Amino acid sequence: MTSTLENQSATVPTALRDVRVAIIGSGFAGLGMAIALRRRGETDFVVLERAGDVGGTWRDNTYPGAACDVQSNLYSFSFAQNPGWGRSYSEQPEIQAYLQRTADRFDVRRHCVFGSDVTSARWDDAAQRWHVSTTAGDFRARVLVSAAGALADPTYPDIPGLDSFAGTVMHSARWDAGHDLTGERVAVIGTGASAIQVVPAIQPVVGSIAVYQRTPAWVVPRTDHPVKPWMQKLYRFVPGFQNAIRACLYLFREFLVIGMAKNRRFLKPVGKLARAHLHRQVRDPKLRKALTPDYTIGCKRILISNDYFPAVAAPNAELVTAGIQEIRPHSIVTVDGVERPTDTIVLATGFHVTDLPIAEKICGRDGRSLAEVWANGMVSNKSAAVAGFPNMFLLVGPNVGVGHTSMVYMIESQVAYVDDALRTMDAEGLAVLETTPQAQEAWRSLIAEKSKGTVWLAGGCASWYLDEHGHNTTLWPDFTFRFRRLTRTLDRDNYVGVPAGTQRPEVAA
Ligand code: N01
Repeated sequence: MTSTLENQSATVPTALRDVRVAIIGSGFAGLGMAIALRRRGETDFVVLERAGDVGGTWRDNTYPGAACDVQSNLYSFSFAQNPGWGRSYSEQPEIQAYLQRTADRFDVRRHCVFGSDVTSARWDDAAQRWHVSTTAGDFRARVLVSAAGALADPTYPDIPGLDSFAGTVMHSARWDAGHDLTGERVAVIGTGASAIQVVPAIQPVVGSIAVYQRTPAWVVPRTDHPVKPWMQKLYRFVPGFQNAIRACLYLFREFLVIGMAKNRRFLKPVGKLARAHLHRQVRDPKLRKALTPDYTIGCKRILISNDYFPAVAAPNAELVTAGIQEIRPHSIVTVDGVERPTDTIVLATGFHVTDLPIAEKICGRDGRSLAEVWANGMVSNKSAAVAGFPNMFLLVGPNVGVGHTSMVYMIESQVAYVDDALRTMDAEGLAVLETTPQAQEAWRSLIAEKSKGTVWLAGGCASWYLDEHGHNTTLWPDFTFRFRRLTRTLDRDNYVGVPAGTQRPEVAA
């Protein structure tokens, strides 16, 4: 999806360019941050975007059937609601168009430097600036905000022979719209949120489809429907009406936290709903059994779909539960020795979430990268700042993910926190603001304490919510309004500030 406005971006620099704030990424988080700055009159900032348009994951995930599993009335900025949503759960093109319109409405596109892939960002302690190198030139920024996102870089599975495959291989997040699947023998690897959308979208046109399932997912009905014109009018003309709907959706979804994080008994009705859904949609007991998860609902993301099970049960579809042994130039072989001829492989295998690639590129005061500092797991203060990384803030970083509600709510909470940090720097005349290791440790302990006994840790599944050490470093393990309350303003006591014109004592010494 390319906007006609994409060429109106900030002039690509030829020399080092000084800016107050450099934001990495222009998805919901990067745009939200840019809009917050614009709304209070700040113009000295750039948004570094590696692609040619705004939108982030909603720009990149163009696979057939891509849609949001949170209602659009909630999955949108609170300050830029859209009375014109065409469906209750919008599809990717409508969300991407919303993000493009919102970028234009708040005039942030002029700050975007498209085609600027960040190759490194290094803190220069003497200059008290970030030196950011991109494929479109270098920048020096007082403050760096990484809004690169957690669903930005696809994961490619390490399956023997994948490189030798002679047909087409595409990741769900890098869809090749020019490739015609009509009549082909297609393999879909993975059964997560992306797979359950792409499988029913392509199953009617392909010759045959084999869905390679490692772990079945809990799936509940999707109450999607077109939004009637009279409803859109109510949204547009009745003050507060859309806000009221949004609030109801928000509260309803927060109830899920009780079951997921407080008392798993409250998940039982949701589990029953999912079982009944499977029972209703899949008649074949063998297939039904293969599609039934053996872990507590909520441990992995709860998926919503009305057409995934019927697609898997269709005559031209096969659910493959045997593990993949190897991929040959024209087939996939499973551990039971069966070889399935294959023309195209769709990798719906997810993203680098607990090992964010951007973390390898950002280096702090001692020269170590965030990835090195996070070798034992991602840590932060308030999910936004990391000790040793002055004047750097993270959006959609550690422990802000949510499995039950709108990520945009969390993003808005984070943007307010970072914006308060920037205003604090101005108010106090600070050149440097850096969080303390103690604050970071306190936040880590709080997360660990809140995560104890949650369905994500104790639900009996393996998921990308947990890192390789089994720690929850991705999800916020409580009600989202609590996150907002804890991050409403900058916790100034947890930061060391260096006034402009001075150096940190050990640097000056
Ligand atoms: O990725 P996933 P996704 N061999 O990581 C399997 C968001 N999203 O792209 O479960 C075989 O969830 C893996 O198996 P297992 C949403 O936040 C939102 O689907 O690990 N299989 C799993 O089935 C979501 O959570 C929407 O055993 C392999 C699948 O691949 C996030 O994106 C829509 C494998 C990966 O599932 C990611 O979802 C779409 C291997 N080597 C996505 N490696 C909305 O509607 C992995 N798998 C908002």
